[in-house]
Amino acid sequence: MEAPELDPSVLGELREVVGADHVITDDRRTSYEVDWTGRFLGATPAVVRPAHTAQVAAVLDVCRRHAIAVVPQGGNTGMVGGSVPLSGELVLSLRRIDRVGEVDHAAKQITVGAGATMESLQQAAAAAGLRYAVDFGSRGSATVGGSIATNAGGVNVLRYGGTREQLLGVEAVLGSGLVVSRLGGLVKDNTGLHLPSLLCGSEGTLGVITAARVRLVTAHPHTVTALVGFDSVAAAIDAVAAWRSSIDVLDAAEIMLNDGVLLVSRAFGYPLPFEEPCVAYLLVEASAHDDPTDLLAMAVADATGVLDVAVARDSRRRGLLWRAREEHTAAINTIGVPHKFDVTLPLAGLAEFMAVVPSVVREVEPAAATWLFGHVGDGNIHVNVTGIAPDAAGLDEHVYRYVVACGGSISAEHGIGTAKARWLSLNRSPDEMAAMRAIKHALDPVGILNPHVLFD
Ligand code: FAD
Ligand code: 2HG
Ligand code: ZN
Repeated sequence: MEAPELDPSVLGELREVVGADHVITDDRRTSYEVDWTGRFLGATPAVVRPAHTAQVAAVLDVCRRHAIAVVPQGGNTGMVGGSVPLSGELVLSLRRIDRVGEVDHAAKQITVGAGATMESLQQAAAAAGLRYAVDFGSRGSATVGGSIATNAGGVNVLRYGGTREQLLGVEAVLGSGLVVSRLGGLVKDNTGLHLPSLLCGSEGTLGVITAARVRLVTAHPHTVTALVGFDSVAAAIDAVAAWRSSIDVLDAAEIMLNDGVLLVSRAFGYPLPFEEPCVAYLLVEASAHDDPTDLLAMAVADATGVLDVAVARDSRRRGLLWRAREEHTAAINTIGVPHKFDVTLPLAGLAEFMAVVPSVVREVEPAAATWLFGHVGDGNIHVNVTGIAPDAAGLDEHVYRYVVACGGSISAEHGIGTAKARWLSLNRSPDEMAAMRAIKHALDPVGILNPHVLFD
């Protein structure tokens, strides 16, 4: 795709706002034009990199006056084609707005710039003896703003909820030009509509988030991680269902299958966890004031179908166990551009879904390979399919219809982006869609912000 040209006078206006160095029109645009998976490739006339909220407002003002569509971009790790300029939009990169504030110990809160990485937020919390509850594999590149825009989930939703549950306030420039800022951190504040909640998960369609106030949680002194091998997926899911009740300090419960673990091992030289392969693996983590190892051991002893167990308490060995799970995404990318289906199912139907979905895929794409893993404690399975063309949309519809027939959601945590926009109505009623469009129109009347995201 050829990048559309911007009128030189418009480029001049943008340079006036952010400085010539921060309006990129040369080859350096390339990395902003393609998504992490390589499936979504666009082109932009310019990447604009504001340094603070007032510059964001001024850039959007230029875009509104000239009706220029904008894609806000953080770390560009999104998985649904929402962060790249697929229709020639201008890219507004938030990465320069990366200030990480002081931890407020008394309130257990922090204010962070939207462009700060998740990792820098986590490190600031850890340095203060606290913890930011949201965590996921792309922490080194994904930004706080992007995580709020997508209401990112990750591995600790089971215990602490997703991004929305951590959010006390945001600062944002709405598509209309209004600047809303609520960073005071009041935990109780019933003064009308809660704009942070509305912006969270709006995927850059309503406003550009420039800062956020988030809650931090206790960093417990004891963390134990266990990899448990099972003889069937059903046994693993039964165990998770039991452990959700019996282990009240359970942070994470992730599922992997043997083919995925083998793929990670082959791709990155990762040693296989057990001498004998298992059908399914649960990676579970618990943290508490008192060492939860015995609690976890009792829970594992009570489970059926357990073939093998590895336990780690020091951070290096825990990290090794996590590697098998976190490297799934990168390992899959080594064998081709995947189609990703990030879905949630009711826990009761999860085992059957995991057994049946590969054949549902093969009905449309007989030669495709299906990879299953994810945040099983939340009913969230990542279905990745390789061996098909990036633009083969027939499979997507087929899988989503099956998910909805099983009572599930077509997006658990990655959002809708452009990839799923045409199927949003499978999960949302016409009245809900109309309400969402009305909100979009009210907050972004010219429709400059991510016009092809969420709404088809
Ligand atoms: P981007 O990809 O840049 O943007 C994502 C969306 O948000 C786009 O629609 C964009 O327009 C919008 N946006 C970005 N910044 C702003 C802003 N400041 N204001 C308004 N809109 C904005 N996601 C999970 O939920 N859980 C996981 O476990 C998880 N694991 C991952 C592991 C890997 C290896 C990778 C590559 C991705 C993973 N993701 C996961 C997906 C992704 O990292 C998250 O969605 C993340 O929150 C995106 O952040 P980002 O800064 O990269 O956003
Ligand atoms: C994860 O949980 C991410 O690892 C990415 O959400 C999922 O690659 C995927 O499909
Ligand atoms: Zn995930």
